[in-house]
Amino acid sequence: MKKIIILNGPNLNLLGEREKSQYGSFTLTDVEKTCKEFANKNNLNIDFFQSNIEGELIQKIQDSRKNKDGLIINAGGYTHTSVAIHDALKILKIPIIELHISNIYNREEFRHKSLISKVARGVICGFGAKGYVMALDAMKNYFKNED
Ligand code: CA2
Repeated sequence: MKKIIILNGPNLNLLGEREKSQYGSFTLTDVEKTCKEFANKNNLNIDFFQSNIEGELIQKIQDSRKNKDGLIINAGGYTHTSVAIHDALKILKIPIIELHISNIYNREEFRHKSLISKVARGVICGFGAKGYVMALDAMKNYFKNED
């Protein structure tokens, strides 16, 4: 069974509480549940993790070198600023999908730049919470074509 880690960066623990017009009314726990349902139906093993701490995200990225087959990351605000997360991802040989709930390209200028896109196989953004399942589906297809 293929193992995928889904990483969520700072402030995503507040989903559903504020800025509902931008990010929707679902909570991160709702998203996790939907991802687990998809994973169960599609024979995938998922590890869902959120942290507001850059170093904790980097540790998970480093650990996934040895024990994961794919990585999906919504790095939140770190997307636009973190050279350290970029560097940690660059070391990985497994496929990486960058994910955003909102369309970062129709928002403020400072969100248009991502330090993650360069090391990602693909990017999904602007499709709300559905983007998480879209990313899992993309990962599933990647594994299928790899066999
Ligand atoms: O659209 C996305 O998924 C983002 O990665 C979300 C980040 C933002 O900095 C990126 O530019 C785009 C922010 C997540 C903040 O989430 C909140 C949720 C509820 C209330 C406040 C913030």
